Amino acid sequence: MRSILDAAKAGSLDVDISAVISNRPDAAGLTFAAGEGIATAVIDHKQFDSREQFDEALAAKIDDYQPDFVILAGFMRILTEGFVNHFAGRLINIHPSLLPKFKGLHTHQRAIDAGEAEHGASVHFVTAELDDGPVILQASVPVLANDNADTLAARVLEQEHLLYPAAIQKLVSQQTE
Ligand code: NHR
Repeated sequence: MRSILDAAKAGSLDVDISAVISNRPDAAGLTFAAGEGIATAVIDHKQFDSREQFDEALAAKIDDYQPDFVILAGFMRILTEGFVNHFAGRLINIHPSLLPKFKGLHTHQRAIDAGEAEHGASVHFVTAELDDGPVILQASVPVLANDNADTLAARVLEQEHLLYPAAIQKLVSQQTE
C-alpha cells in the first residue's frame, strides 16, 4: 500500500488515491495514509454477524468514494461473490507467485520444493475463486541454489513494490487510451 501511495505522490503513478480502508482499526496503513492527507475509514468485520453483511458495508463505504479501481494491499478477508461481482473488472490484488502457479499460501517454500528456476509475483483481477482472476502484470526473480523461503520472499517483495504501482499504471493508461 505504501509503495502505491509513494508512487502516486511521486507522480510515477497517475492516480488520485480516494481513500484507504481497512477492516482492522489498528492497521499501520491507516496511520501512514492519514499522515499523507488521505481519507481513511475502518469497517471492522468483528462488528458484523456474517461475511455478507461485512462485505455489504465495505462495498457501501467504497462506493462513497466512487473509485475507478479497488486495490487490495494486505487485505486478508476472503470476499464474497456479491462483493467481487459488484466491483467486477475494478478489483485488483497482488499474489506472490507466477500465477497460475502456486495459488494459496506458502508460495515461496512451494516454489523451492518444486525446483522452480524462477518465481515471482502477479497482479490480477479478483474473482470469486481465490487467486484465480486474469493476470494484469507479473515480475520474475531467479530462485537461487541457497535460497530458503525467507530469502526468496525478500527478493520477491522487492519486486512486488515495483510491480503493483506499474500494474495499476498499466490499467490507468489503458483506461484513458
Ligand atoms: N477474495 C476473493 N473472492 N478472491 C480473491 O482472489 C481474494 C479475496 C480476498 C483477498 C487477497 C489474498 C492475499 O493477498 C484476497 C484475494 C486472505 C485469504 C484468507 O484465507 C486468502 C487470500 C488472500 C487474503 N483469509 C481468511 C478468511 O477466512 C482469514 C485469514 C486471516 O484473517 O488472517 O477470510 O493473500
